[in-house]
Amino acid sequence: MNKYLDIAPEVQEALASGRPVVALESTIISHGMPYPQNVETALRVEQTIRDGGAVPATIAIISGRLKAGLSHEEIEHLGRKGREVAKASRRDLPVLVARGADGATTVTTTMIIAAMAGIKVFATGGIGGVHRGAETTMDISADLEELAHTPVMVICAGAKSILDLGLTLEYLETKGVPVIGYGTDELPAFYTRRSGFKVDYRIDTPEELAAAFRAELEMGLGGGMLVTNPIPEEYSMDPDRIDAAIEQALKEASEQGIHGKDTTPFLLARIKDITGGDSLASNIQLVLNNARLAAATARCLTA
Ligand code: PSU
Ligand code: MN
Repeated sequence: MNKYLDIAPEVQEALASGRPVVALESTIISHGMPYPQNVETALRVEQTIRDGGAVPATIAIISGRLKAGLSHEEIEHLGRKGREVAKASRRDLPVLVARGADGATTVTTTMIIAAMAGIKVFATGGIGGVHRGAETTMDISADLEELAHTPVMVICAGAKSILDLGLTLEYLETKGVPVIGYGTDELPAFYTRRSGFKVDYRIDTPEELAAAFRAELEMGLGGGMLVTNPIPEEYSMDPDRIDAAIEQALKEASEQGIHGKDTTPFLLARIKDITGGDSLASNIQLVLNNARLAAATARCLTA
């Protein structure tokens, strides 16, 4: 096994006996939500995976060790420290590990560590993508490149329109990443169920998701699969309200010269403040919804 990796005993036992495991990321804990809702949500998501018959493996870097499966104390530590914990994408791994530092894993690094551990299904909220204005800033999330290369299924609620959703889909097409709509033909836009952009395929059952992903794995295509699962209707937000908050947040980011890895956390935090916390409630519900689908799909994959 990889000498930098620690797999929690419960996760190791599940993998060894062919039982379903679902990976979870930790940037959403340290950078995506405020304390204490971040810790409460992380623990609720783990419980939701268990209720769905799978074992949760929350992924992070703790004192330079790549961890697949965290204790409640480690989740509390990442949530309490919040933005003091480095947001760790692929390029951050070598230095953080060599220094023995902590890191909150993004979609990219959660996929990397899940693949090292042998975990195939990963649930999160939203992925990074091609930012608006990327034609001049070249700000394209490493998440898209990882989906191109690493064989993990990522179940999310689409992408926020802080991104250019059309360009994000073009990039994924170029990289050969299948984009699936769960029960929908349209790419969901995180807080809302619709974006106006079509996904590649609509799939309506966890069985068919598992069959498509198994085919991808067995053909040795090498990349991942992106499953976009719309937020439940009752928790979705008014599109005009959320769009206005996003426009305002983008304007402030540009005025304040926010760039690089700070862009996404800045926008997420501002949207939450501008919508007075309503977006946080929706965010929590869509992650729980993705955890339920991930547990069901992981069960079909191991059946
Ligand atoms: N988008 C969200 N919520 C998130 C993130 C993105 O709606 O929490 C986090 C994820 O961890 C994602 C990362 O992998 O931000 C992308 O950051 P960047 O755009 O810097 O690649
Ligand atoms: Mn970026």
